[in-house]
Amino acid sequence: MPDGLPAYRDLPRRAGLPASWGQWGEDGTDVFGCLNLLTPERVVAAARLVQRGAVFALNWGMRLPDPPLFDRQPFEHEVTGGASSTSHDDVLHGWNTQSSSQWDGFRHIRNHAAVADEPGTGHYGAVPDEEHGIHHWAQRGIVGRAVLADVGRWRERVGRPLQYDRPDPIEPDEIGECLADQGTELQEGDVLLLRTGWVGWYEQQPPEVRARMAQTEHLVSPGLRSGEHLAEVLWNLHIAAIGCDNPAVEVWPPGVMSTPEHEAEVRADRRRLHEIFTHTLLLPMLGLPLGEMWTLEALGVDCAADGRYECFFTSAPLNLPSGVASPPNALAIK
Ligand code: UVW
Repeated sequence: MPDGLPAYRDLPRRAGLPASWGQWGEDGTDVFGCLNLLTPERVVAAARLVQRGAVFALNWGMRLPDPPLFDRQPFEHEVTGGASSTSHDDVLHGWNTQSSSQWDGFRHIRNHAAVADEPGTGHYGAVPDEEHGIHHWAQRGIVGRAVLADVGRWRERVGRPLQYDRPDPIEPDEIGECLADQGTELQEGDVLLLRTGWVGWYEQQPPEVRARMAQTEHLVSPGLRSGEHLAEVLWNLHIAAIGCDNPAVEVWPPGVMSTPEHEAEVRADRRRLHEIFTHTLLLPMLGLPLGEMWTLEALGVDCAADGRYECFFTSAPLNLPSGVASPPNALAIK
């Protein structure tokens, strides 16, 4: 691991954009991106954070949201064997690994400026599409210190509650304000858990509201304000990954803060998509794993009660060869 990561503005540029490709030293590799920061020393230090044995499982129910968002289809669950059979198996038909809590892996998003610059690439580190895969993360395991930034609770306390039925932007710099208010410090190599409260709100919604949200053209949600400043702020935290409880980490729709003219220009040239959709910087250029729709409700309650926002964190993604994404199968332990 190299000593000290560069600041965003000092990163080498690829296709004109700051990129952390090849930043991980001799033992590191671009299939892990920022997960390279989860060193054995950090794992040992994080394990010492376990004090009460309180365990918080961060996967939401596999059938939530119901119906799934972003035009993903619900899966069918077949239980094999009859009522009198000695054994049953599960068979999932048509299951999309991103229909509920998920890690977005490095196959999920490519950057078209990088594709144009170096044909055949576009995924993180210029690693060919099919050489990435969630199996790399599964075989490594994701373990370290996690810190909860409970932005939803903080916004409510300071009198600016998040609006869950609107594309309500959280300014990237509010992450630091929230952490300071909690008295919490992030360290290099942490997993940042960012709670908006969206999952708790969604669970209270009637079927007709859920059905409308499943139509992508009607989906709106609070989230981090999209744009290059978001990439800069998240990179400069030098975190290993971010796990959020909203649909897309970013506010949705991500282009909603642009003028219609700007959005139209960007949509006409996919090389500029990063100007409105920060996924295209965070995954392919910076190698930052993104977690979406994790349930952080119980963890948020516990952290608010004891004032400790740090925990031991483990995540064991699916060992799916060449997989694009996975449920996080994450635990936060205090
Ligand atoms: C979006 O940002 C569209 O969400 P996902 O990462 O689930 O595709």
